[in-house]
Amino acid sequence: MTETILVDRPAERVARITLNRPQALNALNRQAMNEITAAAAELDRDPDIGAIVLTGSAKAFAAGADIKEMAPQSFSEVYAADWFAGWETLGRVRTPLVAAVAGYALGGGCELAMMCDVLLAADTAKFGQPEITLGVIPGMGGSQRLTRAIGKAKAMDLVLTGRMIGAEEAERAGLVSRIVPADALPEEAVATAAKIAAMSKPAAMLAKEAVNRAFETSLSEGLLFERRLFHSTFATADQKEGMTAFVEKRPPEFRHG
Ligand code: CO8
Repeated sequence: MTETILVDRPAERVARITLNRPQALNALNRQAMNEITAAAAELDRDPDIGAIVLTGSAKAFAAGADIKEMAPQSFSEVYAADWFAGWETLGRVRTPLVAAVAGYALGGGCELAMMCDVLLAADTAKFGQPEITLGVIPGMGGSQRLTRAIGKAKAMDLVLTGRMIGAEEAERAGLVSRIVPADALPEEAVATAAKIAAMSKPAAMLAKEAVNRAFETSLSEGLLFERRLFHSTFATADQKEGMTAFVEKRPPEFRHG
C-alpha cells in the first residue's frame, strides 16, 4: 500500500505512476522517493510491462524535494544518510520511462523528469532549479543532467538565478521531447508509452542503454558499444519477426524475446 503515489495500468503493457501529494504540490519527501523507486523497480522486473509513465497533477509534476522535511537537517545527517542516493535506483530501471509534466517541475521535480527517457511537457509546464534561492544547490542530478541536456550557458542561467522557464523555452533548449496541449497530456503520455511498449522489449531496452551510453563514454567507445548491441539484436526472435513482417508487408507481432 502506497501513500504518496498511485500505480495503475492504463493500457496494454503500460504502467503509470502518478505522484499524489496534492497538499504539497507533489513535493518529494523520503517516503515518496522510496515508493516511486520501489514501484518503478518492481514494474521493471515485470515482463508484461513495456513502458512506464511517470506523472503528477495538472498543477504540479513535483515542486521539488520536500523543503519542510529538509529544513531542520544537519550536514552530518544528510551526509551520513546519503540523502537522495536512493534515486539512483530509478536510473537503473531498464524499461523506458515517459515523464508527463504539467505545471511545476522544480528542483527535484525537474531532476526527476530528467531521469526519465522521453519527456512530454504540457504547455503549462514550468521547469526550474530554484535550489539556489534556498541556499543550497541541486542534489538529484540537476547540475549534471540539465547541463548535458541544455548546455553550460543555459544550465548556469537556471542553476545560478533559480528562474523558471516555460514549456516553449524548455523545448527550444532541448530539455523536453515534445509539447502537448495540457488537456491532451494524460492521453498522449499513455499513447506514447503504448507505442514504445508495443515494440520488441529487448530492442527497446537495448536502444535505451545505447543512448544512455552516449553520456558516459567517448564517441569511438560509444559507437563500438552501439554496434555490438546492434549485433546482439540478431539473436532475438523479434529481429526475425520484425524484418520478416516488413518483407511480407504486414505489421510485426513482437513476442518480446
Ligand atoms: N516542499 C514542501 N512543500 C512544498 C514545496 C516543497 N518543495 N513546494 C510547495 N510546497 C507546499 C507549500 O508549502 C504549500 O503548503 P501549505 O499549504 O501547507 O502552506 C503547498 O505546497 C502549496 O504551495 P504554495 O501555496 O506555495 O503554492 P503556490 O501556487 O503559491 O506556489 C510554487 C507554487 C511556486 C511551486 C511554490 O510552492 C514554490 O516555490 N515551491 C518551492 C519550489 C522549490 O524551491 N523547489 C526546490 C526544492 S529544493 C530541491 O528540490 C532539491 C534540493 C537539493 C538539496 C540537496 C540536499 C542534500
